[in-house]
Amino acid sequence: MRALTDRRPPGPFREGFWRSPLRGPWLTTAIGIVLLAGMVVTAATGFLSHLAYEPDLRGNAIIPADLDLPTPFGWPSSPAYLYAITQGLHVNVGLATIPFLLAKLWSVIPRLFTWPPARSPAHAVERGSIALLVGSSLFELATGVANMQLWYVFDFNFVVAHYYGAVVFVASLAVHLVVKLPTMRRAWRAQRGLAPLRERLADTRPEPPEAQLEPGLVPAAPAPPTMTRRGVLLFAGAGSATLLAGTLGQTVGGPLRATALLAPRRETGTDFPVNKTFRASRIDPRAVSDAVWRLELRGPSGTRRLTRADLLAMQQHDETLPIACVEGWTTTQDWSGVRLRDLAALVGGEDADAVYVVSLQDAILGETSLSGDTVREQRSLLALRVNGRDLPPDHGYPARIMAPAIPGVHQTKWVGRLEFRA
Ligand SMILES: Nc1nc2c(c(=O)[nH]1)N[C@H]1C(S)=C(S)[C@@H](COP(=O)(O)O)O[C@H]1N2
Ligand SMILES: [Mo]
Repeated sequence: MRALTDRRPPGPFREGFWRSPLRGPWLTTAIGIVLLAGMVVTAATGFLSHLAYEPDLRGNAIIPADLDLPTPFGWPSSPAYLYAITQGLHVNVGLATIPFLLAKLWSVIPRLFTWPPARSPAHAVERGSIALLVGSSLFELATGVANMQLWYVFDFNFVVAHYYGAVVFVASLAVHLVVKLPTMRRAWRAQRGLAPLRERLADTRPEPPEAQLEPGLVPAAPAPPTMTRRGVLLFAGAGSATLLAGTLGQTVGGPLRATALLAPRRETGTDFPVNKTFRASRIDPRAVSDAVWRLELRGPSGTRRLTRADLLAMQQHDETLPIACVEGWTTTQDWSGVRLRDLAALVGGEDADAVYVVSLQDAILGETSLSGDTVREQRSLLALRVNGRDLPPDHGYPARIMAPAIPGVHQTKWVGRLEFRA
């Protein structure tokens, strides 16, 4: 151990390399509190999103059911904007935490170069837990941003990986908080709470050595300050505000969408965003022609096959409903079509626990399930028209699911079969 201590490598491992007079437990605590608030909102809404997938239902299960946490309540089918709100918070607040995470990592960077790397087995465990925390938070933010940008660079399934990353993140964050809470409280008291935020540049001093609860943070040889601690927080805040300004518009939707300069564009000549175009679905155009296409209904009392004309002859209902994509955008349109519960009634499925929705598309998204509550909810439609016209092919012609409060990924397009199951 002694020999290792003596052979401290040069550069960032040397005392005196890190010289910012702003670094210290108070600054890390202040950044950490803002970051924690954002991460709590992001994590909570992320787990809500998982719940909204109705993970107990086959086809929605993103992780094996026996590994999944028990869900204390089912996802409600109202208000219609429920998922737009929870997922809008998840994506936007998550994005806004990025500058604060970077600021926090900057504030503790000298500790990355601790020498010797581990003083004791306990110290090694502590550093390992920090590695999990930093690794999982960077992983969650990087995969989240890539997903928002529709940039599927990774080979793994995003939803599964992002979910497991979140479990590691929450667990290591809980450990970190328990370990650091005493330090945070002492640093906060020693600096009289928010007092350092009022300091001018001329009065900005390093935190006193007696507050040096975390060795290596307060520099041994501080340089003169070039900005205030308030400036550090405002700088991170300005970064968050810039990210939000470039993204929030796509979550709100409508005319504000034009302000979302950082959001990916995927309008394809229809008047609202398209997730996957008809071409990309690789469905044979003949399969969706009125001459060939039939909606198959399966339920406890049997099977029925309906043409689009049969569906149009049923009672039509108009609903203004949002598509709230998991990737962060929302668009609200005027849909019309037949109620899911009217279709359920045709095959004795009024009391179904779930409906399995099978698309003509041969893909993972081709099969999803919706809860019994969503079947019985009167605003849940099998939509045939949007904004007074037949559905465009890109939006699901001949028929698509359009139901309130559910994630956009369940608004299945090019529906071929509905199975009502007890
Ligand atoms: N069959 C099928 N349905 C689908 C999809 C798909 O890829 N295939 N994408 C889903 C997703 S993720 C979203 S957000 C909405 C988007 O609907 P839109 O393309 O009409 O805007 O459709 C959903 N329905
Ligand atoms: Mo989506």
